[in-house]
Amino acid sequence: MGKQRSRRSESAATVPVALTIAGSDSSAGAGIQADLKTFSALGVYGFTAVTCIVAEVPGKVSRIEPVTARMVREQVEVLLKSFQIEAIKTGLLCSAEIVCTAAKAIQHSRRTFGRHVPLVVDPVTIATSGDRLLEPAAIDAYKNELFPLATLITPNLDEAGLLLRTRIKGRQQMEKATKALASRFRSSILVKGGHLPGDKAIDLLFHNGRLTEFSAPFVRDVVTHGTGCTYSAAITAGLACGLSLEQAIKRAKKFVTKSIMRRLRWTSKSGDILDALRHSS
Ligand code: PXL
Repeated sequence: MGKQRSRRSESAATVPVALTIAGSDSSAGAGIQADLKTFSALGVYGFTAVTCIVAEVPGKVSRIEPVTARMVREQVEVLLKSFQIEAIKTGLLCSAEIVCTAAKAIQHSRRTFGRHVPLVVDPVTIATSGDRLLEPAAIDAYKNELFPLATLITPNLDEAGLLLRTRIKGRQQMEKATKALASRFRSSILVKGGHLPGDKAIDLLFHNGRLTEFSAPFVRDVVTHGTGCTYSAAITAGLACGLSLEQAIKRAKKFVTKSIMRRLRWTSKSGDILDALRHSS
């Protein structure tokens, strides 16, 4: 018994803890599942607050059901009350009510515990398949309630365009949009330019008055699903480990690119290709 106890305590370890507030993806490529795999691969223990359940396979969202706002609040509050959480990310929040609830719970914890835990907001609106994931009324809730609490906001080109009510086509417009979002929402902004033409996936960060480019080879012929979730989760993991924002993004970009390059592939029963990022080594 004594031996067993000492063996147990020898193997106990402490790692940083991060929280993701996001939706569940049944195909496990995006959402909470992608976040947990990413946290785990990067040496961070992940907690979850589930906001909605999405029945889907890559390429087709079949049904979305939100969890009650009360339940979202309870998940976030019990975790923030009990553990020292080093970083938080939000993914798919589904409705305006859930956006407001997540914002209130984070703000309440910051006030109560006097700690400014970094917050990465991935403003997920549309799936790679083109399916709408967020109710349109939630955009204003993001702008008014959640963005003011964010350390970093990570829109892709479509989401950045939606927030600015414009279309972003080239590199120059992307640069302008990144700066405009940073000034409008008083937060650091990372615009992900993966959908721009070219052989590089370029992202632009506006942080502390400076524009920084992050670039990686664009990996072709992959049916990507969950890259945005993986990227923002990897940034969150970096912040939880104490990296600076630039260091966290640099490492996260490498992690996503590697996960895409090493993808897994199946053929569906109807003959479609199903790709999944490989987060683990
Ligand atoms: O990739 C966006 C996304 C985020 N979160 C959940 C999703 C998806 C895409 O399908 O299902 C839960």
